[in-house]
Amino acid sequence: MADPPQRRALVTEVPGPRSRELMARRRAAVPSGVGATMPVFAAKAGGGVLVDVDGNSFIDLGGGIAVLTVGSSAPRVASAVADQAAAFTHTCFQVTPYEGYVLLAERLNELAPGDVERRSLFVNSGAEAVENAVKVARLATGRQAVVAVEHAFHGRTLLGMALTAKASPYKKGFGPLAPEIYRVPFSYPYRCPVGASYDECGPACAEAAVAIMNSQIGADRIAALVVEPVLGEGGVIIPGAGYLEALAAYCAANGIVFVADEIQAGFARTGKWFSCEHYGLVPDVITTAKGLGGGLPIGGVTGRAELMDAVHPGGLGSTFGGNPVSCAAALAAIEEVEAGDLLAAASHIGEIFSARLKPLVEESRAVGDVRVIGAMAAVELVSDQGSKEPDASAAARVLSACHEEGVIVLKAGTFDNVVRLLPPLVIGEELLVEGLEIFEKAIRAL
Ligand code: PLZ
Repeated sequence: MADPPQRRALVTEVPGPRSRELMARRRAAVPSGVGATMPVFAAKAGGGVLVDVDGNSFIDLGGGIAVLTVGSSAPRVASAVADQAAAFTHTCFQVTPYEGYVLLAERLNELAPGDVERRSLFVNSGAEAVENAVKVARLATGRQAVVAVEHAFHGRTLLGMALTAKASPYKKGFGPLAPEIYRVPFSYPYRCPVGASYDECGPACAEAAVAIMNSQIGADRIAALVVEPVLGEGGVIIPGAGYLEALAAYCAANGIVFVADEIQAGFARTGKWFSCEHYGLVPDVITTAKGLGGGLPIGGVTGRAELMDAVHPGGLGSTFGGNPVSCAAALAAIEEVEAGDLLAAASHIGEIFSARLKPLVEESRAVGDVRVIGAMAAVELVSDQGSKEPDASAAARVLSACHEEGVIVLKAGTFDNVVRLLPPLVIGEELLVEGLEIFEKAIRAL
C-alpha cells in the first residue's frame, strides 16, 4: 500500500464535519476516561502523514506515541501481516508454537547490548512487558521490593500504575495500588531534585537514589530497579552523565535486577536500537513494545538467560502473547529499520531538531529547556525562565495551535508543560521542517 501523498493540506476546518459527527458518536459509545489528544478521526496514514476522514492531511510529529518508527503502513510490515493472517492468525504459542516467535526472540537476543546469553518472551503490550519483567526479577532473586524513579511511566495495569510516578490522571482514584514499590530521584538536569548544577545532577541524583535504597529499603530486599533510560511520558528527560551508570553498578554489586524500560525510547527511536546504549549500559532485562510491532500490539521482555530461565514452566505466558501476526510485523519492522538505515535517520532527525529547537531558549522567555536525543525531542515551557514555573497552559496553547494548522504534536511531563515530538523515522526532511516551522511559530507566539 502506497503512503498517502506526503504533504500537509487542510481542506475543511479542523475538526471537519465527518470527524465532528464521529466525535459525537464516540462520546455516546466510548467512556470519557479514554483521552483524545485531537478530535479528528483517522482514515489513512503512512510516511510522515495522517489523513483524516474529512480529507485533511496532517504532518505527524507524534508517531502514535513513538510507535510509528517505520511508519504506519510500511510495505514490508503490511505484506508480512497479510501473509501471516492468510496462513494463520492464532494458535497460542503455549499450545502449538510457531517459528515467527522464536525468530523474533533470536533477533532481539542478538540486538540487545552486551555479550550475554539472553532469552525473550512476548506479551501484548508495554505494561504487560513491565509486569513480566518484575515477575521474573522477583522469582529469580527471591526478593519483593521494586524501585522506580520520579516522573516514570510504566503502564496502566495495577503494577504499571504503581510504578508510574504521576498521580493524575494515571492513578487518581484507582487504588489500592500494588505494594512494595519505592521511588527514588531521577536525574533531571533542568530541575535537579537535589539542587545540583546541570553537570553535577547525574552523580548527585545517583547518590541520593542509592542512599534511599540503602536506608529506606535495604539493598538485599530489592528485586529490581525499573527505569526508562530516557523518560518519555515524564517529558523526554535525559539523565545527566553518570546517573544511570552509577545505578547500574549499584544493582550489579547488590544482586538487583536492572530493568531498562525501552518501550518508548528503544527500538531505534534515539538513533540506537536501545537508548541505554548511549550510556554504555548492559541491562539485565530490557522491556520493549511500541515501535517493536510496526504498529501491531506486542511487548517483549529480553533478559539474561539465567534470570529468564529461573521461572518454573508455565509461570509465564498469555493467550495472545507473541501473536503470530504481531511477530511477523515485528520481524518486518526490524528488517525495515535495517534496510532503511533508520538508526541513522533517527540521528539525522535529532540533528535537525537540535539545530532548529535549541535556539528557542534564547528567543523566548517561555522556553525553559529543549531536550533532544535522536528522533525524540521536547520543549519544556515555563511562565518565566528565571522562576522556571511550569506553564501547562502554554503547552496546551502550542498543542492546539499546531493541531489547527495540521501538525500533530504531543503533550508530556509531570507538570503537563512539555511539548513532545516523536515523528515516524521515515518522515521526509521537507515535511519535518515544515512541521517544525509551524511548531516554532506557535512557540514564538506565546
Ligand atoms: N513504559 C516507557 O512509554 C507507554 C502511554 C499512553 P503500553 N507510553 C504511552 C497512555 O496514555 O497510556 C509506556 C511507556 C513506557 C510502558 C508503557 C506502557 O505501554 O503498551 O501502553 O501498555
